[in-house]
Amino acid sequence: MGKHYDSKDIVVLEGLDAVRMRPGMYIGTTGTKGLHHLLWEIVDNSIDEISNGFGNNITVTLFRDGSAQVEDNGRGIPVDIHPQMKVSGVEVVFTQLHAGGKFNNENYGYSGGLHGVGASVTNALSRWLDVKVYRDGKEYEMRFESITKNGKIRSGAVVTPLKQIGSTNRFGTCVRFLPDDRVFEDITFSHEVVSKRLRELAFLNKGIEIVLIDERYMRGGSPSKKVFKFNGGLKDFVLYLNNNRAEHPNPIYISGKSDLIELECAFQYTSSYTENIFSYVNNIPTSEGGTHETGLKSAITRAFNDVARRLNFLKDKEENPLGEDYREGMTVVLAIKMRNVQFEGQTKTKLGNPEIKNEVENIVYNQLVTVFEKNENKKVLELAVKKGKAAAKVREAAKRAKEITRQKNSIENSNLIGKLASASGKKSELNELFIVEGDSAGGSAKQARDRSFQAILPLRGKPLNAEKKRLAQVLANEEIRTIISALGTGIGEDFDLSNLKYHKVIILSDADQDGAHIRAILMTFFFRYMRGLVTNGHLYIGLPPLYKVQKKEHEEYVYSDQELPEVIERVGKGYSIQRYKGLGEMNPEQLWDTTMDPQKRTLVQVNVEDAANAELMITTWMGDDIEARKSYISEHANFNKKDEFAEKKGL
Ligand code: TSJ
Repeated sequence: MGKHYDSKDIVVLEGLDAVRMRPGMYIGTTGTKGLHHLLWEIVDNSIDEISNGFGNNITVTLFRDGSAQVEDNGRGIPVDIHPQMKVSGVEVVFTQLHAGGKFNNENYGYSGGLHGVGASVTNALSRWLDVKVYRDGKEYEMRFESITKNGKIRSGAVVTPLKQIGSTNRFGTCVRFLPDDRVFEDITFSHEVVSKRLRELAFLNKGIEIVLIDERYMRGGSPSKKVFKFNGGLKDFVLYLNNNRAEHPNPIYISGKSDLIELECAFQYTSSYTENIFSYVNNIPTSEGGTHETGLKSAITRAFNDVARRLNFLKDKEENPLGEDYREGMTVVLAIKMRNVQFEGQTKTKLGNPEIKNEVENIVYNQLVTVFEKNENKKVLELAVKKGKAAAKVREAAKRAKEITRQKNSIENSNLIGKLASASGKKSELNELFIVEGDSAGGSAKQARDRSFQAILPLRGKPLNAEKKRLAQVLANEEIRTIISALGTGIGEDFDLSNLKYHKVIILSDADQDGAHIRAILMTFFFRYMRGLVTNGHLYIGLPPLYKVQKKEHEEYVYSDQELPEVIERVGKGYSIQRYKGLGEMNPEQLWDTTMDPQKRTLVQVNVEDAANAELMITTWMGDDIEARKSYISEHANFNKKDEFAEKKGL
């Protein structure tokens, strides 16, 4: 086999080297998102194996040396020689681009349409990767490394060929790898990111036990361990999202399949007025929606109206509520599985396949009609109709109110704009609007700014929580209306990006809980009502310093708790520290130097995902359940903003 193997091997290595040359083509970025992608490529393989009925456990371990490990109790990657490739199945998986764990599509129902670049990409972008396979009484091992030869890096080269190293009676696969720090800006896996995604996967794949062990954190003498296992699947997911704010105890759950898709859906009403639809295709979140969501929405509207008429929840002379009316306060999770997925949209998170709309609509309609004819579910439909009717009324009233505001627009708006210190320059591409927490910080910012392109809008107190209130009430809020008038784009359906007067909209809030809250509220508002502003990258968060370390003339600003000891050491004996509790404690010059000067400041661009997360944060924060709120805050609220954001900057 010798010679043949060698030549083939070189071709293979060239493939992996191409990945290293252009990582972005395969994993999007070399920031934190790309780093985590390495892990998801591996995890996806285990999920596939288990969803096809082989095994029930996946254990992910994050080690102190920076490596990550994924272990499952499936059948174990085949070790026999692959008929076309002439090398072991294991070697194919880690050296062939696009091979993944998926040898052909008969093996796995819906594979291949997943993230899809395969485990070889993880190998190509790792320092080393070690795989163990447990199969048919034997334990096998194989090892890859990115080795330097004549000054060039060869990615993912075989350093230990596949060999049997012992006997075992178990089955499964275990892969451990160390991301290459020559590729990634930072190779630290985020506990939050990993934990959140594994929890999500456990919801989406009911009954699978997914364990996260994080050896970097100790809890009571042993490494932190989380076990995610949800026998209720999407039902449990909806309960989790609604976090005790549900209006009826049991989410409605439906499932079905056609030639093209398999579908599951669960929904439940909450006491809030927002619609929250979370959709997935082959376990991948589709945050921009798409044809499956369109089909779902039509089905809900039609089924609700049809059954409501039949049960006389809607009287003969009453009009049908609209879809948006029914969806107010509804949390929905839709998950479908299909082949040949086409993703579209700004972030490639929108399902484009046109044939899927009807497919989803038919299944959901039929299942909903069946579900609502059952006695135990009639109450939920009755509630839906009651809410739908109320929402329709408010919608009509808001429409009238809006028409009135439009008429007397100019006078009133000029009043509101009073608080805004606008920029003198007229080039909107260069102009920046700072939304600043508090009047005193607002005052400093007004003095500090470069008025030729920077505008300041001080916010007094907390602006209204956009999540909780209806559109009409949001619009009535003075601060929000000032923002809307200042930006010039209009909102909701009227939103028109081409009228945007400030191409950077920068939120400046304090580094404390209230500040985080204000930031989340504003992000939620923009996410809900001016999403185009977020998706086109116009929304930013400014980072004020947490400390000033000073010794005589020398002064240094510190933006995170982590940095503080380093700076202190560098400055040496005789220093003093000032802690900034709020923006208001800085004088105009300091505020300019640290936070506003385009040459020195750090801005974090907000993406749609951040904004959607802010919303979830608020849902939890503002809920009525005080215990849940407390535990959420202690678990998630990282007020050390530099860390949290520096991570995002890598995106
Ligand atoms: F691909 C990978 F290396 F990233 C990876 C694959 C990583 C991990 C942690 C697990 C797996 C994996 C692959 N788990 N289970 C499998 N299963 C197969 O590859 C497999 C096993 C048996 C058969 C068969 O036909 O007998 C077919 C396949 C595809």
